[in-house]
Amino acid sequence: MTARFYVTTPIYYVNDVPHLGTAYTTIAADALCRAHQLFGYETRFLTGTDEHGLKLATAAQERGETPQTFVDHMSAPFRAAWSELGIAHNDFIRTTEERHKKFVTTLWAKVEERGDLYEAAYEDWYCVGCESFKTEKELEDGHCPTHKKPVQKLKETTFFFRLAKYQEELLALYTERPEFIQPSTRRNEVVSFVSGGLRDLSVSRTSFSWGIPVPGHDRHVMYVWFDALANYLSALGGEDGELGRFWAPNAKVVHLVGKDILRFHAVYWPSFLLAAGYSREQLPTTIFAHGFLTIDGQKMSKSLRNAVDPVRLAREVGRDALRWYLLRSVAFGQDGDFSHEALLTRRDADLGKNIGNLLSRTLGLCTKFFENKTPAHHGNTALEDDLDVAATKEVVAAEKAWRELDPTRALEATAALGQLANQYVDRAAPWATAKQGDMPRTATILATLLSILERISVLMMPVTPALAIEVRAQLGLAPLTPIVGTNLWPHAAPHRPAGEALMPRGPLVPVLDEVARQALLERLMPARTEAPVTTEIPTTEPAPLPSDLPSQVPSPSAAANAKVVEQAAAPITYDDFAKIDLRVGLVLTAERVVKKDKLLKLTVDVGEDAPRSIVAGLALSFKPEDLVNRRVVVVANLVPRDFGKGLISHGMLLASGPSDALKLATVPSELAPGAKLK
Ligand code: ME8
Repeated sequence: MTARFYVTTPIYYVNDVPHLGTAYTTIAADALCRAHQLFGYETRFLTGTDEHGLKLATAAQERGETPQTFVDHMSAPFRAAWSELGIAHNDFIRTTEERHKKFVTTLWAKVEERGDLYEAAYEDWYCVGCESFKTEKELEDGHCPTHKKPVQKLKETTFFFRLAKYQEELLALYTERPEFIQPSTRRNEVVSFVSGGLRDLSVSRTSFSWGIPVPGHDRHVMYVWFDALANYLSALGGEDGELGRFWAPNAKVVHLVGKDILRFHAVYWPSFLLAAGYSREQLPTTIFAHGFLTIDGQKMSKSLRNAVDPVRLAREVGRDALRWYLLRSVAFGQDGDFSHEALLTRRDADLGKNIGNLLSRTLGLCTKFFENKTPAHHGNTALEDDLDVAATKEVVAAEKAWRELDPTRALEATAALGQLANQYVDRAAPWATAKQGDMPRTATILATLLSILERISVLMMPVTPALAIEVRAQLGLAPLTPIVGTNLWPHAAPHRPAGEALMPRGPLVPVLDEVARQALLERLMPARTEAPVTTEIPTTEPAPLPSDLPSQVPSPSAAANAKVVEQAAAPITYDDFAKIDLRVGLVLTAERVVKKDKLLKLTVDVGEDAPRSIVAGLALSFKPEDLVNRRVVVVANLVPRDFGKGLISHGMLLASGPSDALKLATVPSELAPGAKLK
């Protein structure tokens, strides 16, 4: 039987614009879906917008629009944002669509027919922000604890759903199927809530009309959560459509939600389904509640949320980099903090340096020694045997993590694979074997690295699909297309035949130097602190093209523009200048020098057969890892300088500034190591 995977996000309220929180859930669902595709699952991914209820009716009224015009206007930016963030959903449902209304009406009728709805007078507190009733106990000074706004007293005759009746069955479900609510800490919260007793739930309203009419009782509209939760089924096309194939038990059904709405999904939703006649096996497989993001340590207030626009961020720092950071840096299931600095640091460390450098180093050496073609593998040594074992462990760990809905762990394993390969290059030292003339050994090392990079390209696919394609393109490989029924996860690492073309074309993710990084942060940060509380409604007009946005090239800051007056040196002739051999260098490794606080020992590729060892007084300004893969300007014909204890420097780097804040002279990445500066 074909394994099927159906993943959903919450359908988002359209009184807000897409923000980092909703982007986070949607990106995670997208990644889970893509991973399951690689494992051979037939997948379906649903997202959409929640468009009924008092909250939206009020928002529309405030804008002087009809509710329908308002929600039409407000739903569109969600589709646009998800497309910018690389979200590949199969369906986008809106609760105002006919297909949805039709399904919910049938669902209601089923529940009513089975006797779980009754009419009764009702009086209780209601928070419009939550679209939920509150008990006296839950209130803080008459205010909703979540929205900090006063609650309203609602007094109506409404339909009630017999929720209390399902208490025992729900508890049995949680015990019998521990995977139903994840992570387990959240499960315990729900168990204790349900164990405390359930009250029947008011599920219709007569005080406003913006909702799906209760069949046979047109004065009532359905409670927005009864309406909204049903989207997961209505989008499958009702009983005649995908319902059978993509619903439990024929599919692994995962509802991904934030912890704020777990109770609705883990208590109300299964109860509604059971009441409508679905069996326990026909309940979703898992409700996974992830944690909440803060921004720079602050709660995501509306102004902050709007300030950190995920679409703008994706354009500025790269869509895949944003996706990678969100899933790698915030332990999935726990609360976490978003920070611009951490985003750039993570991007540079994992994608720029770890994986990106591995790719450019490997391809650079293949270009240099094997005419840009895949070299032949001549057999493993113990180094390769060890690497294979360790690498396979990470590949297996990543698959297990994806299957267990843990993207953070999966990305940890993906990054670990890169680190293993980087350590291997340093140990195997292909530049040294080449210098010794041992080309078969050099070929084996590079072939091994190419096979690890191919594995990495597959592991990257769920979260960084565009970068994965780019890695593969540079390796001379076509994009990998998932095949239903076939697990394409790279458990084995076969070596490619020798002589296949490689296509290096520059850094995977350029690592920013300090000036560019600060300039980018300055561009991103003002919005963080001075965000206006926007009351503007986003339009459905096309988003500005990247060329309309500030360019990626940092504008020189005021400090950088200020002139520094230094004593001019005595004039020299052109011939004097021509004696200086200035070359582009690529820093391959950097390390501290024991007992020399100011010095770093670098190996720098200056286009010769072997990299040079250069000792530089940069340790007060740079961490060694910040220098790796940087292009620098090297004075290549200085007489070697002896620092003692065998430490000899074969060149000098050009830099400027005080010794604890030096800035390196840099050159564009298109210039190859060894290129002369004149
Ligand atoms: O609740 N951190 O819609 P909603 C992480 N329409 N995720 C966050 C977040 C944050 N700070 N803020 C929001 C609704 N989210 C209902 C859902 S489903 C049948 C109906 C994400 O627009 C998270 O997924 O208020 C949260 O559960 C969801 O947005 C709430 O979206």
